[in-house]
Amino acid sequence: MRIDAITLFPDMFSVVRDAGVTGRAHKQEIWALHTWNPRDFTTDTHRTVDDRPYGGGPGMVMMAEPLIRAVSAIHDDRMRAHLPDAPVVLLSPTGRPFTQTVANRLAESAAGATFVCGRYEGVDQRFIDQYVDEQWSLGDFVLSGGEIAAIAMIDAAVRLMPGTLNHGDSSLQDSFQDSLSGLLDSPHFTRPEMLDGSTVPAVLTSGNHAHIARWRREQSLMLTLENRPELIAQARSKGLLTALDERFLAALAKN
Ligand code: 4FV
Repeated sequence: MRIDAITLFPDMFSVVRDAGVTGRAHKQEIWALHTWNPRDFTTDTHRTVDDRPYGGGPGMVMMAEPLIRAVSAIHDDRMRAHLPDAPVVLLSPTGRPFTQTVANRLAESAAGATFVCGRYEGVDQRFIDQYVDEQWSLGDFVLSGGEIAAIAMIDAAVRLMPGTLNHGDSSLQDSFQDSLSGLLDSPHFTRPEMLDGSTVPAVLTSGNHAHIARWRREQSLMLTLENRPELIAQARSKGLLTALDERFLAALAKN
């Protein structure tokens, strides 16, 4: 999978390109990153990429033309590599929420994505209207730039790609995955068995895999009910809760 990122700070992407399991996957060519700096697509001596907003107000706005030229250069580069065009994705707090479902979709897409990382107050709306296919948000907060959002989304997608995680790190046990009915993951424990007087739940050392699976499911249901109750309703509406789950939740509600 190929990812293109239009960014004023290409070095930031070393986090996902060179480190950890995503770095290993990049080295193994499971995915490829190409960064494009809008400053390289300016025509003035000051390599200007931003300007004051029409209508006044604080801050600056990213100019459309360097971004348009960068998108065009990416298109040409993909054509030369006989690769299909990828959706142009703007990272923005005004975008749709990025979720595990979107991460799975990106991980399965052959074309990948072209991420546009805004800075300043944002990007000229005419670039968005004419060149942006999707807008995604990392969350309901404002960052100083779209890079961290893009890096997070790339990480979430690449780790799902075959070969990135060892089998033992399977992503199937991850929070939000369908295999977990979209619920939150259960707690994890490892050696030592006794830590400052605190032990590991006995069921986890029982060797009884059916009991362990049930305990983990009940822990997921409790944690989800506590922190993200809307995910319980979502799982219920999708028919992903068993009668056993419902009985457990009903018992919880009574206490
Ligand atoms: C953001 C987010 C985000 C807004 C102004 C970049 C900044 C600056 N991107 N999810 N939340 N972007 O805050 O994706 O241009």
